[in-house]
Amino acid sequence: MDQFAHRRAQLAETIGDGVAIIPAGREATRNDDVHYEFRQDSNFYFLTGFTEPDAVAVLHPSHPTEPYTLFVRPRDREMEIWNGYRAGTEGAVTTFGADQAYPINDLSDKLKDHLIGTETVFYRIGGPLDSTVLGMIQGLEPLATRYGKTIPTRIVDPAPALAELRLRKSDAELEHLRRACDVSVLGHQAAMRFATPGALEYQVQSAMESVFRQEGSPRNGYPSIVASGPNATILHYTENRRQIQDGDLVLIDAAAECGYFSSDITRTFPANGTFTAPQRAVYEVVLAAQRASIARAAVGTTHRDMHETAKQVLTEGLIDLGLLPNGIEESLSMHHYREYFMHGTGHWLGMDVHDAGSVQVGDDSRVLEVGMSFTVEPGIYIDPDRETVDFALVEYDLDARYERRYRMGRDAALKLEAEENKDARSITHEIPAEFRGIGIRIEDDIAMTHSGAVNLTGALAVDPDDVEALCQS
Ligand SMILES: [Mn+2]
Repeated sequence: MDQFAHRRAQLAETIGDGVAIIPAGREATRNDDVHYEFRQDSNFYFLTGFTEPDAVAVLHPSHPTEPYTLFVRPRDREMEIWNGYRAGTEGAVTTFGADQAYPINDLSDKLKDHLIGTETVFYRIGGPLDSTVLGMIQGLEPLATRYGKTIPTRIVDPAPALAELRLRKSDAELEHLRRACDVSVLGHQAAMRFATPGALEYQVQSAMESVFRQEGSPRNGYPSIVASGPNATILHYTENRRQIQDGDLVLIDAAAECGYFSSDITRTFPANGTFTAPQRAVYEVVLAAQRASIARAAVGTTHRDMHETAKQVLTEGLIDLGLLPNGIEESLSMHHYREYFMHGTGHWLGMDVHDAGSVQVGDDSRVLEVGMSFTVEPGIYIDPDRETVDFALVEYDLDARYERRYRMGRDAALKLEAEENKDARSITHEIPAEFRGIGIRIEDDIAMTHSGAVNLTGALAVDPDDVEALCQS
């Protein structure tokens, strides 16, 4: 059984006697008949290994002859001359292991046969097939009301079950991830050697990505962030058009994808090869937080533990640097550190850079298990333009605030937060000028293996002396 068949068999336990309808990704038009680069939807690829758009997988484990059906674009000589090879219905069966395959245009007719007699349909609402699937179920109603047949009465989102499967990587899957990490490390090393004052950010990007490609990665795991100077304080900066100046730090958050698994690495380094004293001071704080958090990674540790550790060490460092007005307890309970560290410490990593899987299970933070892989990426971002910051002296529960944002909508929740802070005292704190505009993030990829937590990107220089040596080489 190949890995895709194995995954379908795993999902079949959830599907039971129901039917799962899993659509492929769709091409997005850039203009006229030109599309953006297509990359298959991860859930679809996870179950099928099929990389073409305009396809649907129907999983019906209890069906006697068609437990696995693929609907695909049919072979078409003219279309293939213009746009490339298609596996067609023949390939769907012989190469991709479908029990039956039909042209995608037959979906409406053939899917009906699977739905009649089925109570539960696993389908993610909000996908491209909403009107097809929901319309079809509606159209079947007379079969139930007049003829007493069973038709679907329940639609269940298959994504949470798929996420649980994707969260725990097999050895083979971790091997893909490991390769993506190795290739990404080589690309970052090339970028650190190449970058120099005067270069444009996208030229550094090109030096890095050409190594990704040469080392066997067909595409990036996500758009590369090459952020110099104050751009490093923008978390998801992807313009990459600035000319790097002498004295700048360069923050690169970029990684290769191999075998449909993505790495995710961030390094921050001095463009001219030498950290200034303030840059190094901030860097040491981020690095200490990252190392402390990574040291906690073990089976049984929770996702929250990882963040709490990074947060604690980072906040102590911010206080030592004179960036916060209070001591450790107030800085944490009033979340003042969030002026500089406003994101989480990490996320799951796998087929998608922000991979499937919840970080919370009921009321508890997710406990790390063998097979899980994730990033550890604390950062400090100091606004280039703010000379002073008003820190509100209000203790609050950050999780509760964020939950409220999702419940109420962001605008209404922000209004309420402002209302709650209205009467609070605040401290105006001056930000030392030498720190303004410094943005530093350090990110590595950790895999939980049978022999413990492994840093898959640990080969890339991270100690400030090693970073300088690499930049100067
Ligand atoms: Mn990341």
